[in-house]
Amino acid sequence: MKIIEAKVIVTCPGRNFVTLKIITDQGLYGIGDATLNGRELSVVSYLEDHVIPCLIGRDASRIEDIWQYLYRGCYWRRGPVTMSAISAVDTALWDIKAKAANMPLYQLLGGASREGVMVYGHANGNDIEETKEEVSKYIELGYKAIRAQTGIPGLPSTYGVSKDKMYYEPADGALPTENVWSTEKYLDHTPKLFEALRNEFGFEHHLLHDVHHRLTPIEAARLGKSLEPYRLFWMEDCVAADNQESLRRVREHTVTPLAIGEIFNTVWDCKTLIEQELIDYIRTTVVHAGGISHLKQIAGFAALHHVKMGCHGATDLSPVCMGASLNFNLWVPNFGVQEYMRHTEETDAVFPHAYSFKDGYLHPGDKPGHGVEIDEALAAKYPYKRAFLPVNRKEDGTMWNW
Ligand code: KDG
Ligand code: MG
Repeated sequence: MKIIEAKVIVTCPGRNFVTLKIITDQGLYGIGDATLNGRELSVVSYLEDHVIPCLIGRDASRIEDIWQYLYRGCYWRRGPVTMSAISAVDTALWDIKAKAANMPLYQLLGGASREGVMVYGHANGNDIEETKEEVSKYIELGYKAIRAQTGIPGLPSTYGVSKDKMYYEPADGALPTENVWSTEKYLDHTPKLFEALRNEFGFEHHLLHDVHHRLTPIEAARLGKSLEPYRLFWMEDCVAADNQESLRRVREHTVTPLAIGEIFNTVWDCKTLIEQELIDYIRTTVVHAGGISHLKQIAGFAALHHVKMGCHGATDLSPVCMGASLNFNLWVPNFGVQEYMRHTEETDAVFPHAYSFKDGYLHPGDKPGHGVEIDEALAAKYPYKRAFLPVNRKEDGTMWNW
């Protein structure tokens, strides 16, 4: 089965998405997500100029060989742009293989290990009262796991707090908007949120929280300790993990479970974290960490060290990524949870999909492949719009992690 054509589709139904479509001489095609929020066109160019010419004429069934060809063969291996492009090719090829086998992808991977994929939604509010109301809405919808974020008194805006509640878009400016950050204010306020949530709702639901890379190890250790009474499912991205060793200091001081990895691209970005059991959940995803093929490798390695999968699933990961991820997560033995920030109606219309939500779980559906399509005519009606993620400064103007 030869690849005869591959094309990149860029669309902006409210936000930008990059999708790769690979077409074979047998009429079968597959699609893969290649969206890299705020840097979309770099992946488009990488695919169009440097990957697609090398794909034409190759055997679409040789997924592993093509993965190795693109990874080892480019010499400049790793990095988010390269790996998003490789992920898109890999996802599209698994889609084709599952369609050729006339099976949903999870069957090809080894079959379902569970009845559904537990997901967490995003509850957020400008203050603790508003976040409480949002949490209660998620509980009513049947969610078993809920991420909670709240505005910090004295800060004009806070990561994870938005006006749209079921979905939100952090890439909000044609140039990066500037946010203001105070570690002191954040550390004082955040435990109060979880105290209020546990007082109101008890301990029946899983609660999660995203620090979004903003603390130093000793500050993160303090936060983890102060959250222990509220028994979080996880504390996410508590420090930037450019240095994987940083998590050791946090780990030494707290039993709050740690999750990290949404910006990691290969197993090498989390090797120490996993091998030395410094984390509990690894958040690498299909779209940014090498597709299904490489995620299998990360998950297998993580399983040896009691680390579970907790895949990233924000709105900037397209429904194509979500469909592939759900097939993966229905199968993967060491599953933890899947993030699920819903897409807008416009996005869902561009990407018709087989997955569905019920009682806190998503199921990928039973269509052959990963179960997600792209309506190209509709996609063409939404041209690319430049959008950046914000940047962050401390109150004295010092640049900090967003
Ligand atoms: O593009 C950046 C977002 O994907 C990220 O800010 C979302 O941290 C995030 C999360 O946990 O969903
Ligand atoms: Mg995050």
